[in-house]
Amino acid sequence: MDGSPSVAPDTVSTEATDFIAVMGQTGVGKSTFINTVTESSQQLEVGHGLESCTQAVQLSEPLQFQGRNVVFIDTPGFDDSDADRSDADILRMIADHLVEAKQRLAGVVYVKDISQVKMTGSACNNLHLFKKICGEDSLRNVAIVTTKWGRVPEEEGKERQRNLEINDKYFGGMIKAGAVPFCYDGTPASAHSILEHIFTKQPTELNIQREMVVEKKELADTEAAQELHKQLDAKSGRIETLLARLDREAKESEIAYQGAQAEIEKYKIDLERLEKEKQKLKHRYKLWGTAAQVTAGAILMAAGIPAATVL
Ligand SMILES: Nc1nc2c(ncn2[C@@H]2O[C@H](COP(=O)(O)OP(=O)(O)O)[C@@H](O)[C@H]2O)c(=O)[nH]1
Ligand SMILES: [Mg+2]
Repeated sequence: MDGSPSVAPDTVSTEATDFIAVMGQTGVGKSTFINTVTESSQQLEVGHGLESCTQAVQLSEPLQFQGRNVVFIDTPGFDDSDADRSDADILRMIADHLVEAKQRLAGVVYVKDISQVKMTGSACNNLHLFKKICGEDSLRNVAIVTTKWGRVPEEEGKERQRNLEINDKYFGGMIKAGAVPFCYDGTPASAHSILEHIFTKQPTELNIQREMVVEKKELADTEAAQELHKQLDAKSGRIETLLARLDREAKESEIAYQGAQAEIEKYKIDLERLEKEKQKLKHRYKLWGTAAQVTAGAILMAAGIPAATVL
């Protein structure tokens, strides 16, 4: 771990690969961005509804850029659109891929949809989680990319962008630590200018990679998992408060009782789901030698991807 590029003997190649991870909420345009920049015939699937269609971590076709072999890591967004795939599952998938690849990353693209009027609770949670996955030191390798400018009046978009950039809670703190914001107009040229910026930086290891590879922490003990646990606790707390209120109202009147039953049942199911998710997150398993490791390794090998910089 001296930070100097090295290549594992079984992956020696004259053509090293630079990885760029692309993260952000579901539907913000991560897969679209990758498809535009790679201009590949093998396009990643793009979502058409509210459901996330990037269910797993996917690797793009390699892109030849400034003499480099660039591969994008497309990640599923953290949010509640998929009842079968919890945020805990998604965090584990992302961690597995980042850790098993044992690769420093050339950079990370954090995608934000500028047409979203507000930073919703879900958007804030996603950003907090991203910051923990990434860590302070890797922020200088982060490009914050806002998409969907065509869907918002220009002045309004600019005002939103300004608010995001000056507010430390949103992008302000990240920018102070070296992240650079880009207003992406959807063209390959615009995407290429983002890549040009990323390649001015030395490759980096993300916080979660350092924690799991160097410090040998299990996922449950990483800052990202702890942040997710905190978010799940907060969600449970809010539901418990609502349930207590509905319960009180139901006890006070028969009409309220009838109306509240369906809602109470729904909240109870939500609470159970959150509890399961917390248990999943806490579940300890040795990453090394697991099916997840084999899968991540196999994907890299199948894609013919040699190591550029090994952690
Ligand atoms: N207008 C507009 N639509 C976009 C842009 N980027 C993505 N989309 C649309 O947003 C939806 C979700 O995109 P997708 O790439 O699947 O998002 P992901 O979940 O972050 O990978 C799709 O319908 C895209 O066509 C953009 O820059 N402008
Ligand atoms: Mg996608």
